[in-house]
Amino acid sequence: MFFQKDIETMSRKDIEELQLKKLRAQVQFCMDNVPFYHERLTKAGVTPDKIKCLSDIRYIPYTTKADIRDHYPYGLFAVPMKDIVRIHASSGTTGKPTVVGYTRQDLDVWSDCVARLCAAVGVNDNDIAQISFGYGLFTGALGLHYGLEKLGCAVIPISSGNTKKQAMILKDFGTTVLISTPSYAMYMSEVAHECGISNEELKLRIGLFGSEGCTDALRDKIEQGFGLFSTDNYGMSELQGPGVSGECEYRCGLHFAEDHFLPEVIDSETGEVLPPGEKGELVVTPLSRQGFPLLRYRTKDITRLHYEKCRCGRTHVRMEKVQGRSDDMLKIRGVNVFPSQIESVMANIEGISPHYELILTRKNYTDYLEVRIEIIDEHLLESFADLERLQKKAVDQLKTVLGIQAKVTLVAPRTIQRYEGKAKRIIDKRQESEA
Ligand code: DLL
Repeated sequence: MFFQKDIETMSRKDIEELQLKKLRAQVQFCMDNVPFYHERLTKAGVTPDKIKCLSDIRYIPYTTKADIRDHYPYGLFAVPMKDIVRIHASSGTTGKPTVVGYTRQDLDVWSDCVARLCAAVGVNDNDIAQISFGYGLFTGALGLHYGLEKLGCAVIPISSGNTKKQAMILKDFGTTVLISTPSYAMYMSEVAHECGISNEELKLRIGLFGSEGCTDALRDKIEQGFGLFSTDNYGMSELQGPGVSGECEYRCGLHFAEDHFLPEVIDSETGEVLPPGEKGELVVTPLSRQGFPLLRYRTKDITRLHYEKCRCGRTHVRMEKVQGRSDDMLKIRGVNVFPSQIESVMANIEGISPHYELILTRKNYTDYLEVRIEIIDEHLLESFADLERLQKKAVDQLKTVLGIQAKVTLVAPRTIQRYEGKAKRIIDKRQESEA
């Protein structure tokens, strides 16, 4: 199903023409309204005339999170505050949050983008959508909220937390679409079953999961746990929030809203733009933003772009599921590993649950990894031999598939923390262990 079929199925030529026109306008808009960009672009000798084709975007310098932080809170806004109608901010683990302002038109574009990805998996005006993202400065809840309302869904703005109540509402309100992080969906299904709610009593049919990575293996477990079909959607506060890209029912990549966002993939070390299909850091230029425009924003998320038309009829470029963030990459005795790869390996070992944490330490400039993971059946704890066999299997698989030697610690069921929002599975003790 489409929300804006004519746009979502435009020919590549038309998309590129539109993007070029909007990119030039956006460069001018930034020049005229954001002193930071005026200075940056002038210094780089970039004017809209210099952008003659899309690849001329390479003349524009990248924008980084540090640039945003340096202009905290409103220094990069391009319109007067009277035209800003909403402010969000990313939580940011260190320092000040990243503040994002939206005009009325920005909100309208945002809800269109979200409505598209919801329609792409078959959500429609008969659906009852439970939004279990936290409402607040985080963009997830309100982003999905307005997109789903635009589609005509009945929205339940329950927010995150109080998981037993979530389970009760799922059942009593006949929720058909669940919106949350994949890790919260996983937790919620555990709690629902503990409360004696069976899948047959639920009307859930679709999960719209995003805001954090989720391997296919974990997705299968969530889908079995709840008896639903789910898609992945991607976004970030700096770029608007959710709605930047999302999967259709074929789940072969997340379609970018290419009329509003221009993606590139670069080598994060050299800054060089990579050809289609190559893996690297995603860089995005929003093409329609008024409140908080950005040019070539470095997301740090690692992915690939595929330009072939999708079976669903959409022509907009597909990005592969985010593999991790460039700053999440672990280097373990010379091998580059993303936490998502460890999750994939573990998810394929029978008897091990999807709940895990990764503990990183450093000794003599070398990173050490411990994977703490729950077993499913607690009776296993009574048999040292069985436990040891399972542990050895996990260590061997990590070694074979990823080429890393990690310590694996199996722990009892329900001993690893559960999350109501984005899971925090990496415990990084490298700084303290080296000190
Ligand atoms: O997480 C926006 C969002 C909300 C997207 C709800 C989808 C659904 P931030 O809090 O600013 O914004 O976090 C952005 O989260 O750079 C990625 O590293 C990660 N991320 C977001 N979506 C995905 C996803 C929202 N589908 C950061 N897969 C991004 C993997 C994701 N990582």
